[in-house]
Amino acid sequence: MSTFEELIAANERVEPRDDMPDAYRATLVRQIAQHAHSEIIGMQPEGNWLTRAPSLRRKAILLAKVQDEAGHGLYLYAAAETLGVSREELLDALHAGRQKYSSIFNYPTLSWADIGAIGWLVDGAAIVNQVPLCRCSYGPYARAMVRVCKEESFHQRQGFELLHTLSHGTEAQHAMAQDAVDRWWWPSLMMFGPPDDASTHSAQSMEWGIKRFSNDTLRQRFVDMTVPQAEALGLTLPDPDLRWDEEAETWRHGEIDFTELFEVVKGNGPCNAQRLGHRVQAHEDGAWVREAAAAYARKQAEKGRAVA
Ligand code: BYC
Repeated sequence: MSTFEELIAANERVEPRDDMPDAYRATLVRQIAQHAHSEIIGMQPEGNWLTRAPSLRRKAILLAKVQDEAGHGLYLYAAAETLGVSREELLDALHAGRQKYSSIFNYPTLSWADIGAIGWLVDGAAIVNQVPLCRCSYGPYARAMVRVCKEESFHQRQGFELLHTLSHGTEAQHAMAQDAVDRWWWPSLMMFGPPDDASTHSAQSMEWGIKRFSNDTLRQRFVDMTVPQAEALGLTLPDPDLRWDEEAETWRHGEIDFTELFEVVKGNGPCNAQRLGHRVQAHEDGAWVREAAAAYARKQAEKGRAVA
């Protein structure tokens, strides 16, 4: 059997049964847990509009998207469990503020157009970040990403289509779409994490084949992909310094205010307290479901033993 170093050097997958350094395991638990928490907390901003979707068709689409996010979360908790932690421990760490979730979900959804902006920009950024994770060195995380990315591509398109409809609707609808893009653009760029020179984990994670590209590289890829899409939507991105660099064949964006990212990550974003409070409350309210499921599992096990 190959050693961990041999697997990484050969660009092969590390599987749960393989020996791995404690720090590799800890980094994966940190990142996968943070990712799972993001999916679960990420249901809240969109869930806020389920009862107010403007048509039955839009409501059904949004309901399916939010349910997909729950599925992604559970899938990722299961991937983390292969590293020897339980879902319960991870949720406890989230609820106690010991583990993070993505900064982006601490912003409010003020209008229906925000649902389009989340699909187009937030899912769009998530896909750019996650497609390389399909080649992550840890097998269960990489396989989870393949499925998650497929579904998120669909989510991204529905966001684009929603915004396209609004942008080509009445003047008020166009203004609502533009306002949503104005508010979500910069936070979407911050999703990729701090700039490379302030990223604590990138170098080691890239050496281990967990991350394949740096935060800035992926952020730039997202900008290059999104600028032409904004044009197709008939909407503008709120960056007066955005310009095409002919020589480098890339879009140069204005300066990102990373102090905002650090403040949101520290807990000082517009909705941090609300999001975490809501999550803890939902967990407490669901205690009876967990108890009932455990009682049912115990009964089934007893029945199984009696038959044997
Ligand atoms: N927000 O060394 P760095 C979705 C933290 S959900 C908060 O660069 P790393 C969706 C970072 O954790 C998909 N914290 O870190 C759901 C670290 O702190 P710790 C979400 C952030 O891990 C519903 C410190 O800053 N996607 O698609 O190498 C509706 C230094 O950073 C953030 C994922 O989770 C942030 N934005 O790289 C719609 C992708 N950025 O842990 C859509 C998986 C950084 O040392 N995660 N921090 O205390 C990753 O790819 C990486 O973890 C990151 C950060 C690129 C985010």
